[in-house]
Amino acid sequence: MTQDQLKQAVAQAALDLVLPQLTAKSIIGIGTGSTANFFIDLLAKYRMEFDGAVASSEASAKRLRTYGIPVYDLNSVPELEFYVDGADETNEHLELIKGGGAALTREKIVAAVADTFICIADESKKVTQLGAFPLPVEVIPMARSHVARQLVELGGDPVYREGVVTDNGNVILDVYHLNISSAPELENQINNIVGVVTNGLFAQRPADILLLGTAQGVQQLK
Ligand code: ABF
Repeated sequence: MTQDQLKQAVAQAALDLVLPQLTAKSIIGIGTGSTANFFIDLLAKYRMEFDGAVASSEASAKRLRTYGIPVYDLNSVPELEFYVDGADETNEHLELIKGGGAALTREKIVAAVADTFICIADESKKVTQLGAFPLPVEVIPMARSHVARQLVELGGDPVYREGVVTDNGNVILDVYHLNISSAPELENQINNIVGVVTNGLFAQRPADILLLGTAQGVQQLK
């Protein structure tokens, strides 16, 4: 199977999980990236069976709207049953690195609100220890150099993602060579650096369910 076929298979598995639990009032949290896009494309066929969505990026909001799916501001939504999104890496504890698509802050906010965070990923994303994928950190522009120096103190090699401005008007540092032996601890340490908006470790609030696409089929991990 190709990587795209694996992504499509996990998107279908997420739909199979979510669909029976939707009501006409349901609002679904939707992530960003190519795997999330497969989910949006499949979900669109059932748009009469739920109310609408909250999106973790402008790009996903646009895609949802092209299918006629209403997109709500998170502030107007009291509850989200599900958040479905991809990841750049996952370990066996369902701790994640996200943010390769620069949408990490909104992704983390939507994940924080959702009752159930379903991560959908192909098997190339599963690792023993997080960190081969450089950790994205969203930073207030004027703090870029300060934050970079602090990240070096933590043992990382930060690289400015040139030409990228997040949906929130900030910049991204991609941090290479971090030793992520305790993801929850490092997530807090980096968030405590003044000028950091969010980092791409999802460990304080990991995924609740991981649907992993493998050549042998979709595995569900909890
Ligand atoms: C988002 O999209 C991210 O947090 C992650 O960076 C990326 C995964 O992309 P893809 O599904 O295209 O591999 O979920």
